[in-house]
Amino acid sequence: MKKTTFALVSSCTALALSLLAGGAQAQSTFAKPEDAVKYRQAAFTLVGSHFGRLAPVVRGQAPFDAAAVQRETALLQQLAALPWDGFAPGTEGGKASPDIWKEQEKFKQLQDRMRGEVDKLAEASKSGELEKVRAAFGGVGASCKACHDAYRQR
Ligand code: ASC
Repeated sequence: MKKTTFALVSSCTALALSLLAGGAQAQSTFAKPEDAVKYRQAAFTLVGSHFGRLAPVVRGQAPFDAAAVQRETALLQQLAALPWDGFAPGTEGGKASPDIWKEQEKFKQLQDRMRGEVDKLAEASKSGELEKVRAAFGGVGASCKACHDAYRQR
């Protein structure tokens, strides 16, 4: 086989394998793209609910129960891991911008930023100091907003 033909065959094989892998992943996890949309929306609903219930506490509108906040932020760390599998290949839809599937690296960076900020919030809540929780809460909110601004369609 000539060198150029070999290179062409190799890259076609690599492409076919990666398409198969992507297809297999989407197929094994979700039967239909709409199932992935529902899954990620459900995950974000839970994230929003558990993050949102901290808002009155950091605003001083509800009492600061340090132990309760610590349990809540530990749970948020688990929840923050969930939505991303729902953005499997070929599952464009819902309010998600199609750019997500074209800018996988940037989207992943925003996921990592959010998860990192949630980790900081969980750490801060272990201090038992409302001021630290408030600052870290702001960091999480900013990370939510950064991704919504870039990738959530209205
Ligand atoms: C929330 C929530 C969001 C974020 C975002 C932060 O509580 O439901 O989507 O914070 O508003 O800017």
